Amino acid sequence: MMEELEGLRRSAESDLAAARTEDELTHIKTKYLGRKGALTAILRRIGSLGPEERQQLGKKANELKDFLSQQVEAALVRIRQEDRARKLQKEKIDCTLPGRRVAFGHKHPITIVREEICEIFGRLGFTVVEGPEVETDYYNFTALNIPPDHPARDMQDTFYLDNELLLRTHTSPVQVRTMEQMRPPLRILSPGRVYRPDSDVSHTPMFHQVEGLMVDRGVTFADLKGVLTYFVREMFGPETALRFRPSFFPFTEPSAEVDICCVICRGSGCRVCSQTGWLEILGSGMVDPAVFENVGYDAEEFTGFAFGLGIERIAMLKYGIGDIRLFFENDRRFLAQF
Ligand code: 2NM
Repeated sequence: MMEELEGLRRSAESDLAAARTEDELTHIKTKYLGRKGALTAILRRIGSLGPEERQQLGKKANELKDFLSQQVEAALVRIRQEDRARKLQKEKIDCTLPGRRVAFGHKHPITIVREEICEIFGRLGFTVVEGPEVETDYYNFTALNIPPDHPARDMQDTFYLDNELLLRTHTSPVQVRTMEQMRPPLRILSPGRVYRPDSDVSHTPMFHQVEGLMVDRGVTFADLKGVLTYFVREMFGPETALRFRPSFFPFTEPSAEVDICCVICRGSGCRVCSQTGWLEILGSGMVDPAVFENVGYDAEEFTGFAFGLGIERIAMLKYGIGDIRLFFENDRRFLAQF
């Protein structure tokens, strides 16, 4: 039985050395030390031996039992260390790798240009006012001296919500509302969304406008020219050639459109300027006395000028963009360039 114990010890030691997982170790512990284990069986047999042999073998068997218990504990520590080392190796992080860049957000090109326009006029004392996008027929047309049969009032040119309400086709109604509430002197700017049923490379059913209005005693066409010339030179550069060309609007008299020398061909004529060498960038004029009458201003006492421009058009010319629809497709490859 002494040899049996010795054999058991060698076999257990080699099993323990080969153990790689906690499951395998539990299995080995049961095999030798469990209730039905090999050493437990020997201990039971020792109980039925004579006193001398029992004492000798019993001591030896108990020593082996303690020894194996210790070896199992040691193997457990070893396996846990190995597991941890394996895991650390697998999850190793290369902290010298470059970090992942976070994509920064940025302003929409229309926002950039709107802010620039408002800043330029802001330096001349114009302050921003806003108003509703859903307007009444009165504020959008009637108050602005636009006659009942004017083509701008057609279903084809205006989004009507019902007989009374519509989506504003320009931001002029904001200026009418402001004049109703404030007495001159007035220098205001009204940026915002406007709506017209149009769609092609240069028209979208929603676009953005900035309109301006200055009213005081003694405001003249020379003031209009001075303010708009300053704007054009700030926006497109100090050398930009511009011209004031006679035009017509129901709400201004006289009226003028402002052209700048074509930014693409520099005036020699190209597809963008239809071979004229000039690009129309805004409409303007001296406010018609009929408009002042509608808001309760005395047209004998006050004069004023007004102007309106499309933000998309300015942005397209400034950035050389050929299709207005790009502003609203929200393709990041386009938007990320500004
Ligand atoms: C334009 C052109 C000319 C304009 C007129 C007014 C108001 F309310 F004062 F009468 N606001 N905006 C105006 C004048 C707008 O856009 C092309």
